[in-house]
Amino acid sequence: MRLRLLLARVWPLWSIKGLAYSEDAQHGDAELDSTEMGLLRPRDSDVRAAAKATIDAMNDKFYDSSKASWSPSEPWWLSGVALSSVIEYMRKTGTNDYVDQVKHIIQTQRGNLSWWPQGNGDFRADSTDDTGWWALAMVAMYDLTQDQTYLNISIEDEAYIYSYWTDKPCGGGIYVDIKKKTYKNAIANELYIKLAASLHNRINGDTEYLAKAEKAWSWFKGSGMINGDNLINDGLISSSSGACSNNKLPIWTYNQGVILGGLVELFIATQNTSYLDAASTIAGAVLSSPLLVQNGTLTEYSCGTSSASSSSSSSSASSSSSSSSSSSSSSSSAGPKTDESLCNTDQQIFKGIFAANLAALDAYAVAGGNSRPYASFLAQNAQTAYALDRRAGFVVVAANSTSTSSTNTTNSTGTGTGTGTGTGTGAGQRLAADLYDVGWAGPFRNATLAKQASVLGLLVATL
Ligand SMILES: *[C@@H]1O[C@H](CO)[C@@H](O)[C@H](O)[C@H]1NC(C)=O
Ligand SMILES: *[C@@H]1O[C@H](CO)[C@@H](O)[C@H](O)[C@H]1NC(C)=O
Ligand SMILES: *[C@@H]1O[C@H](CO)[C@@H](O)[C@H](O)[C@H]1NC(C)=O
Ligand SMILES: *[C@@H]1O[C@H](CO)[C@@H](O)[C@H](O)[C@H]1NC(C)=O
Ligand SMILES: *[C@@H]1O[C@H](CO)[C@@H](O)[C@H](O)[C@H]1NC(C)=O
Ligand SMILES: *[C@@H]1O[C@H](CO)[C@@H](O)[C@H](O)[C@H]1NC(C)=O
Ligand SMILES: *[C@@H]1O[C@H](CO)[C@@H](O)[C@H](O)[C@H]1NC(C)=O
Ligand SMILES: CC(=O)N[C@H]1CO[C@H](CO)[C@@H](O)[C@@H]1O
Repeated sequence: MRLRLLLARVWPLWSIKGLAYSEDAQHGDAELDSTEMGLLRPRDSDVRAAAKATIDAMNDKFYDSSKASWSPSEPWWLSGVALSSVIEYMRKTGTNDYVDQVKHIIQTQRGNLSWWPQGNGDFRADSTDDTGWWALAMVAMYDLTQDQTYLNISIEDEAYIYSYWTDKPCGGGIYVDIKKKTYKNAIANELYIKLAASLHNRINGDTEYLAKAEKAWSWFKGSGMINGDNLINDGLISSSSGACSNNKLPIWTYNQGVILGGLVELFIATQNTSYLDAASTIAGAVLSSPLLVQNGTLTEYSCGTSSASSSSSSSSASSSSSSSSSSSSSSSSAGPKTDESLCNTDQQIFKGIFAANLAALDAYAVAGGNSRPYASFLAQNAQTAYALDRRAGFVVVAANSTSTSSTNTTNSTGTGTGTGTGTGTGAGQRLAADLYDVGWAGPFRNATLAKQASVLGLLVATL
């Protein structure tokens, strides 16, 4: 049963269970939908409204405009990932809601980094993966605006990252940590492949970036990082002879994700379906893993099954650096129930990165004659997160306020009462302020930027 109320303009909601809010961007109208379980209707305006509510809450709770980043005390790369999702939201919905904020972030963050001035700005950081996240955000911004300024920044970043490629050890690959040059890992190389192939697809007549992307993928494929289960461990360990092998460090979801996006870009560049086949093999291995997908929900199982210690890589902002070294590799039997509340702030964002890149593959892959083979998985995860992992709430904005400075965030989950009046103009406007925790199957306890941006990645993936 659905109750539909068309209101004259975007109107606040009280996100009590069973009420989902949706907004018709075309007409500026809003509707309130009553559904049995507060479920989203995938691929329509409900998901768009849920994604927007997630961005608004992320801004309200975590954005520091004076520092031009979200949660400035947390790792810098997280804001780069969040930025990509906000840009993708605008591109997919054909809106410009956050473009001023995004430009402010880029303008500030591309400055000479106080903690790594050696890079001379434009996102050239002390680890190649950190540069990679921001460079991909610049590619997304180019796609949104067609402004060459942004592509030029990502071109500079590619050169910077590639300068940390060496043939020895390991027969190739990019170092993740610029200061120590000790660790060739999955994420730095996956980001590089995606970036180089993305540049090729956006630069007329390019041959250089395609050749480099193909070289990097060819190396990656044979490097040993992809294990016998077609899942990717954290990185490589080198012997004194210069030979390298899989270091058996955890199978993080984002390491199964970014490579999918890179292989899709390589397919777009070449129309060679071998890239889609390789991506589909990895994606299939994730979706059929009882550890990474528990009861249908993508799960960062390594957080909960290992004693957090280790600093095998030393990049402070590199997620891999803070990962544990518990060695168990994936097996076919389900382990103990994962406790994702043990995920550190880096690890909390990983699943959203996987989802975003799985969506990129979904747009091109065909499985068993069916297009969009991963859409139902993504939609199911979005439903789960929306229904079980969300703290519904709202922000009260004073009627005469032009900003959210006078906000008062509260929550009304399950009460059905709310606290605002919901009457017409003048009483103040209430905007959705949904927050999310780390485990997509819930429960909600508290939010962080990384948890929030992870779900944002998931919701934008289903748009
Ligand atoms: C960045 O800062 C460093 C150290 O202060 C300085 O040497 C360098 O010239 C600066 N680079 C730019 C592009 O401003
Ligand atoms: C981008 O870089 C090219 C080559 O360096 C330069 O000619 C062009 O002016 C740049 N465009 C912008 C908008 O910065
Ligand atoms: C497609 O790529 C694969 C592996 O990279 C290569 O072996 C094959 O020759 C390519 N096919 C074509 C038609 O170029
Ligand atoms: C599995 O997921 C379904 C919904 O998809 C839920 O109803 C059920 O409670 C879950 N089971 C467990 C054991 O979490
Ligand atoms: C709203 O207007 C009232 C009356 O002019 C004023 O007292 C109040 O400070 C205003 N609030 C904001 C947030 O601007
Ligand atoms: C927020 O709103 C609640 C309910 O109206 C009120 O009791 C509380 O004092 C407000 N908090 C702040 C910080 O304004
Ligand atoms: C958030 O919830 C987790 C899991 O219950 C808990 O360990 C952590 O201390 C909480 N953090 C805050 C800031 O409340
Ligand atoms: C997550 C959260 O903040 N939940 C709170 C929502 O409001 C109820 C009633 O005030 C509290 O009991 C919850 O702790």
